[in-house]
Amino acid sequence: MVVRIFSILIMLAMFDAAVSAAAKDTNTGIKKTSRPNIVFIFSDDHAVKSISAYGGPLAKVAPTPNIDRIANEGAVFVNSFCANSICGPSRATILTGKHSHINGFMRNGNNFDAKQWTVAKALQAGGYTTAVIGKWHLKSNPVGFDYWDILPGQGSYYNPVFIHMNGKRERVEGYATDVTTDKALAWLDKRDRNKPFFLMCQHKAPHRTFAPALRHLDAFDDVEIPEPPNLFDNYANRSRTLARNEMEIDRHFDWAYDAKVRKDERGDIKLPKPDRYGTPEYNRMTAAQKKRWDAHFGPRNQAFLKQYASGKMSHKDIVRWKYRRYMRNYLGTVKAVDENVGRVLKYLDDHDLSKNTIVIYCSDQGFFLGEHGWYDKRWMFEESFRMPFVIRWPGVIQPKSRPQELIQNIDYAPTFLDMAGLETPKAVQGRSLVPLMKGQNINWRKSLYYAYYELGEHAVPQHFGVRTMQHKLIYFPKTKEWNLFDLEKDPHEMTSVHDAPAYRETRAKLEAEFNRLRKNYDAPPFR
Ligand code: SGN
Ligand code: CA
Repeated sequence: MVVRIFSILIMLAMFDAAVSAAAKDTNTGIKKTSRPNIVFIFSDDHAVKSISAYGGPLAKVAPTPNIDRIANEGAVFVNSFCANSICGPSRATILTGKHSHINGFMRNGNNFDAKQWTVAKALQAGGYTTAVIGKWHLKSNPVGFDYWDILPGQGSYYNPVFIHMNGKRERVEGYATDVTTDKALAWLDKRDRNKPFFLMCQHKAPHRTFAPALRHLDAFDDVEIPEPPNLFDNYANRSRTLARNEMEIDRHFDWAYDAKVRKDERGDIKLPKPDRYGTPEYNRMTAAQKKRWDAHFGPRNQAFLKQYASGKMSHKDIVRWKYRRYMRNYLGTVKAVDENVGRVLKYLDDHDLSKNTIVIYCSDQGFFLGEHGWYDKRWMFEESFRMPFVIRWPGVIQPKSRPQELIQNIDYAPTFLDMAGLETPKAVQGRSLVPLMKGQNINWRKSLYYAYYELGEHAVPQHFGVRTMQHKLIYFPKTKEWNLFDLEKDPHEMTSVHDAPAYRETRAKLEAEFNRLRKNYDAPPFR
């Protein structure tokens, strides 16, 4: 008898759950409960090499335990790429699921056409409550979000200004990565609990000028930072445009702005060029913040200046010193990003949200951490072309998965819609990653299209290309040059084999694939 009553109760409970799962939102007529929440934690210029879940030489030196937690409980997409390695265009592609030439945001400084379809609008119309907090960088105001609170333009690391959706600007004392997370968690507290949520929490870090939180200034003082094998690239055997770049640690890394050796610290010592930009982040700090900054950099800068003035540092020694200074600061900013990822995960745990919330960690593109002698991104070379994509989806993604497929940021919008049980419009160019997340054996793309349209910042020319699992073909219209890389034999992309007789067939195949993709994606002619 007791057993029967108990089983009837269970049946009733199941029936109740089924009814509520199927309950329709009165406004949209769309099923509402049981749909997963989506938290998209996004950073700016975060190279996969500096995420320990991706492995590599920095993993031991600078672990990212919280991003790794997402990876361990979910998946690392190991072959994830952007469509155009620059900030605004990557963000526009994520929102639209379309390549830059279709969504119209081809270069930084463009104005995002907010009238067009976006995944945020579709999720909002489909019954989600939506918010974006932090770096936006699309000029026009966010549309499709119930709530937004964004950094103007690039934003600042220290005591950042935020623009609220009511148009008001507010300067918040603190460190941007912490403040952005504070605001994201505050929104979660006050969100509409009748709806699943879509939250974009978007950090400025680790973008230039690589300014760490004060608590992390010393974090990498005692570790040996490994050097990339091509820190001293001579740019031979590839497009001649490489040698014209303006993003070298050697020739372009600014002494005050990037390397943090201020003019007023140098006494009579003259450092070589460049020294153009001053110290805008330092200038924003409060007196107390400056004191902590100076306590760290002051003695280290004096030691360096002394050594420099002694004349005993070779040219390479100086480049190596700048490289290490760069990496300590860059990794310092990553450390705060990782800690703040941990805060979001803890919030989800503490509020019983972890099970039904998908968490994604991602960044708008990669970054050069000394490879080819560079900082910055833009080039279709691996370090800047690769985009981290780490995801946890309890009950759907097998913990510790490492999907190998070639994915791209055009795929995110259809993925979010698929997660939410919503249709993707035909005009979207990407594909849902959900089948890959479920480990289904489906017919997947074998190549990716890349297009970079900027007009010369850091002296990187426009270029276009195709990447398969093993090869990469790049076309530079201005100089009419083609480069071809065999990524298996030459992972650091040091020698183009485009004109090597052994690659004749490969070259022809890649050229055909490049043209097929351009046609398929409706790409405009080169100019
Ligand atoms: C700024 C940086 C550049 C960087 C671009 C694009 N200079 O202009 O070094 O390449 O942003 O970055 S800075 O003096 O402002 O730091 S992006 O992430 O916005 O695309
Ligand atoms: Ca960026």
